[in-house]
Amino acid sequence: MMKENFSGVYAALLTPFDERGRISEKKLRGLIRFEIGKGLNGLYICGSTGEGINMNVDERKEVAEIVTEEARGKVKVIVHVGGSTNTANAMELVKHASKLKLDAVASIPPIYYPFRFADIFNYYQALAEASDLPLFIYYIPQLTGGALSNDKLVELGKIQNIIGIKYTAHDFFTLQDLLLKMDNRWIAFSGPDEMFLPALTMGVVGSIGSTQNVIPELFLEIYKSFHGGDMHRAMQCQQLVTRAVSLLIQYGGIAAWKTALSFRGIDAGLCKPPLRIALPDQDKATMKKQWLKLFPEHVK
Ligand code: MN9
Repeated sequence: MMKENFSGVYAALLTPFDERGRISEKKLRGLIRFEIGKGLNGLYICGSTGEGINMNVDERKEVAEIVTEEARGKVKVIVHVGGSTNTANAMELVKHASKLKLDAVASIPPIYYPFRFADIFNYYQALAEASDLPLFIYYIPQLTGGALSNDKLVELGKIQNIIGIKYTAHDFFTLQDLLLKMDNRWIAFSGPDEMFLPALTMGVVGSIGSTQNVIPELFLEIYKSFHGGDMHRAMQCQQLVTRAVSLLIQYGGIAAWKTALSFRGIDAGLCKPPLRIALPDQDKATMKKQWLKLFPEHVK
């Protein structure tokens, strides 16, 4: 499997919905074009940010089909298939991604029930057997109820199709320890946007996250400056990203990221209930003032 081809900056693509909670195809296409136009290396669809866990299987397929039309062959596309309640649903989504000839699939471990490691192993094994696509583990212990230890992750490394991990945690010793234990057989993406630069120093090949939807330029600049040896520039850009994340989490929820995109002239639609569908108008107005101070140049 060609691990090297996956490096770079990916947006965990937002999914625009309308007032009735339906996917807004037009807004989704507009968003994808914006992201590709900014030079991102890839899209990670139906993840946490993309509300994959908040959609049914048919809706998730619809997103994958629209993304295929707009993005396949232009940028890498990784489809997250987890959180879809059972193994059969997740396998169906893997097969669908394979039929669409997308680049890879990813999944959180099974959630809600207290699973034994053997159950988790069988789950990933089933996903691996459902297609020839490379498979990533989406590691986000704060949302999936506890972390798999590095020893367990190394066990999962026995599954052939698994080529890496999207590491959404802040413990860099654990991240590097895992990569070393995997002896370069896995690649890792950094999940926390606010820690992309330090994650690069610990060996990640790129980043996947929500703020990449909004200010892709800064993430690309961090990546380029780091690899070009301009650490000062990389640190400056990371500080701006951190300021953005800090503002976004102050308003909270995926709706805040959609609101920030609206400041750039991109309509990323609403969120889907039970998530809060939008920020109150008052919050939008105050957030806009703060955003414009931070990013006078990233308005359009
Ligand atoms: O993994 C995202 N994490 C979640 C990616 O959605 C939980 C990140 O992009 C965060 O949204 C971001 C802000 O904390 O780092």
